[in-house]
Amino acid sequence: MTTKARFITLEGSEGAGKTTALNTIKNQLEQWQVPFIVTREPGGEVTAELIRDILLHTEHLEAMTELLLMFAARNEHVKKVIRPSLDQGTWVVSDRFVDASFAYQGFGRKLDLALIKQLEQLTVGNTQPDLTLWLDVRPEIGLQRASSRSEKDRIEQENIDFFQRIREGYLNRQAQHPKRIKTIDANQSAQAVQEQIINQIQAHEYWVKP
Ligand code: Z5A
Repeated sequence: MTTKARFITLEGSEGAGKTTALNTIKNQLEQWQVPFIVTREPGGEVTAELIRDILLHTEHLEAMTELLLMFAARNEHVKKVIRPSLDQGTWVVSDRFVDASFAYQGFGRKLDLALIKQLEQLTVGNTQPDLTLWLDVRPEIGLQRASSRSEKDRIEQENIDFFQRIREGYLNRQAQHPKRIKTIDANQSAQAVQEQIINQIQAHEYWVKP
């Protein structure tokens, strides 16, 4: 494999099936024999993981605090993990990235999109994903799947209107970045979702297949 290291992100709202999707991506990269790491947001780096704990388990956070903490964690993650990995030739697969801030904090919490854009420029710069797979699940299906989980974190406890807005946020991002963000119909069976993911990765125009 001689192509440069690529950055793949996975997005989707509650119960979209990102865990299974991550395994599918990992299998494909193993088959291609490319070096890669799997990481996540918020988190993916020591300090960012501490911030994740605050974000998910503090009883109440102001929406602006939530936004700033997401980007504080991302700044550590990008500068200490993502950028160095890509520079060394290691592919990066991240469970969520900056699109989640537009969807959750922008559309979900109704914070200013222009401000989020500014924070993105400050922290992410040109370390943008090459490919984003957005697992699009109808909120009622996703919430039903996720309801089987014993404990919900602070964000997961939001109502269906919030998750409808998240979906609108991702639709908006996809319309703005149609080449990068590919929609996966995640309402389907796990196997059908897996096939769509493999097809998208293999067909992706931004890299030469090994
Ligand atoms: N967040 C934010 O607000 N702003 C940001 O900038 C960032 C994040 C980066 C992170 O939580 C939270 O932070 C997240 C967004 C916010 N909050 N929410 N909601 P996380 O990382 O702990 O959790 P998550 O990202 O929401 O979800 P998850 O638990 O990792 O995965 P999932 O996609 O929701 O679901 P799953 O565990 O893969 O699957 C759920 C269940 O459905 C499971 O039992 C599966 O077996 C089943 N499943 C999966 N696919 C299928 C299909 N196709 N058919 C049937 N059943 C299925």
